[in-house]
Amino acid sequence: MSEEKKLASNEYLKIESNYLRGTLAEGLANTSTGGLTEDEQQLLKFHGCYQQDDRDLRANRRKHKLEKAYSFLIRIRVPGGVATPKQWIEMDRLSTEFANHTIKLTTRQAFQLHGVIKTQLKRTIKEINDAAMDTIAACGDVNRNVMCNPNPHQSEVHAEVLKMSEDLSAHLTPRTGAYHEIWLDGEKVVDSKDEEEPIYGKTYLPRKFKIAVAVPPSNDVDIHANDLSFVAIVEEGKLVGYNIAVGGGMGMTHGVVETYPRLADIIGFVTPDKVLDAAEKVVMVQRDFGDRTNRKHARLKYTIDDRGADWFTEKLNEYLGYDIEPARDFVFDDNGDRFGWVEDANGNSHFTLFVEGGRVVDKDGYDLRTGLRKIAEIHTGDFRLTANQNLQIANVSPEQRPKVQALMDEYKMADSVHRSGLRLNSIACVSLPTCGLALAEAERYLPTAVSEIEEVIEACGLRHDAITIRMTGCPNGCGRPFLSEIAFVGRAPGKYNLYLGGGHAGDRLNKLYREAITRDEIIPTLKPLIEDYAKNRTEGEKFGDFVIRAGYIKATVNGKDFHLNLPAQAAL
Ligand code: SRM
Ligand code: SF4
Repeated sequence: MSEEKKLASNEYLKIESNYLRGTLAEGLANTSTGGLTEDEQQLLKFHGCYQQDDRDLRANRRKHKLEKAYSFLIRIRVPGGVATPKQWIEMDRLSTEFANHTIKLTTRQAFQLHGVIKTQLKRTIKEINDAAMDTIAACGDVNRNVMCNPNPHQSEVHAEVLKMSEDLSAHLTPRTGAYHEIWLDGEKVVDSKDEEEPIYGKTYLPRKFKIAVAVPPSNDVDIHANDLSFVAIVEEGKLVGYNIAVGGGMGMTHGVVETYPRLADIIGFVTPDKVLDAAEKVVMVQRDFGDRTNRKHARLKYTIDDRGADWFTEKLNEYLGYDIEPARDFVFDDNGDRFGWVEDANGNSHFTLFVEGGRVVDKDGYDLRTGLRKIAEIHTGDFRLTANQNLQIANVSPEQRPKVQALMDEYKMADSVHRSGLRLNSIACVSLPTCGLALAEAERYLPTAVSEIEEVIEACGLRHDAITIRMTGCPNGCGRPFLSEIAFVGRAPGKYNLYLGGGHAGDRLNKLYREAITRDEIIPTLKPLIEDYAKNRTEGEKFGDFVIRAGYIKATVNGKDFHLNLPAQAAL
């Protein structure tokens, strides 16, 4: 990157923050406002929180000249998505006492609490830590929650892979004492010169950094949306190592062609003993070569596109001091979850439950939150958050299974897995009313949109066909929309860009099919394609593949690969 360019303002903030302290403690103590300063908000992210305001209330509060209805989102890291029943009960309690009575299961296997007010923030974070969970590095320019395929039924391999994800998470957690000082009343570091961030350094990373670990044939963690992924290679039932994938990512800005989603490159293979070293060095290469002048061009995907995947691999080898091996073969089948009961070789059972939009709430006669709390109170296994915002009640012993089943029946949870293949494969990001970046509804609207599309699907006899559908309120891509077969990406209130043709295994980006369509235009636009698919698909052909073969989406336009940011296909 050009040295003459001015660094992004966040870079100065990080340098001057004294390892992420800044004036956060003072800002939290200031009771004259429910919010924090802009700089404090930026630093707060490294501690796992975002300042937000209820957007449903904005206009009214403005009219009455009131400060925005500020509250905070707390993101709780759950490496590999595994939580104990005790931790679940604590999340449930904290969500009632301090948040908006819901628990949000995120697309990165973490918990979120929304609506925590400033004066309760410290106490909530302290109590989260008391439950042996934390929020440090859940957000900010550091490595985030490490994702891992949660299925424990291939017991040995999964146990090894999960352990590796937890080790990775611990290895890449910032070392700063600021978190303990600010939230847990830890002892103050007398001289911050004594402090060190051996991996990150004083300015941490140029931008957020994300890691996932996949166990083929499942790509449930969507490796192509991550800066770095490890794909487990299992030969003759044994884990022999991992392929390394780098440079995936989703976020883009409408109309700005320099920003785009990107699939990761698979650059090689390492044995399990080298994983931590490889991850650390990938992070360090990005630390040293990522663009610190422009935050919209600062993710690893742009470092790799600017310099090439071969350059990146060479640099990685140089940092490692040895060459990574050539990548090994693997196949992904899909990026969804497998619902219902699965039994493992040890006789334990695991139930994957569909949680619409990842929102655990008692609503409209479906008391999901209460039901899960009741299960947590008797459960002797664990809970596993999936990367698709669903929940696995895992490691249920044969003796416990009838009791868990009875509670699932009582609270109507077992029915959740009998929804259509479309709904079971849906993801919606949070969007309104809490997300400050939302341009249109997502979590609150996708269930209705799916119900309408389901009518067409049912009439065509496709109820049991798995079709991935994702909706986000803006193009930042929190629901990984660009990797689904059908995607709606918010443009403006009530308007969405429609993307089609993503790979069913999350291995091909979709393409823009129609721009800024209204809710009323969704069915007339999709219906003919779904009917055509039902009549003319070949054996086993997926919807995402069909729309390309049938010519609705072209692989190239005017001889060039179709760009996700160009005007809609139909307009060309
Ligand atoms: Fe995200 C920003 C929610 C997964 C890309 N994301 C946000 C913020 C914090 C908005 C903000 O900055 O003010 C959203 C908070 C909304 C709210 O009220 O909760 C938000 N992101 C989410 C979650 C909760 C969506 C969900 O419904 O589950 C997910 C939390 C994951 C976690 O536990 O850590 C979430 N975000 C993702 C993913 C998917 C993934 O990582 O697998 C992506 C796309 C992958 C990627 O990073 O490329 C994603 N979020 C973004 C971006 C765009 C980043 C970029 O490179 O351009 C932003 C905006 C930004 O960073 O400037 C963003
Ligand atoms: Fe907010 Fe956009 Fe992310 Fe949805 S995709 S949560 S609207 S930032």
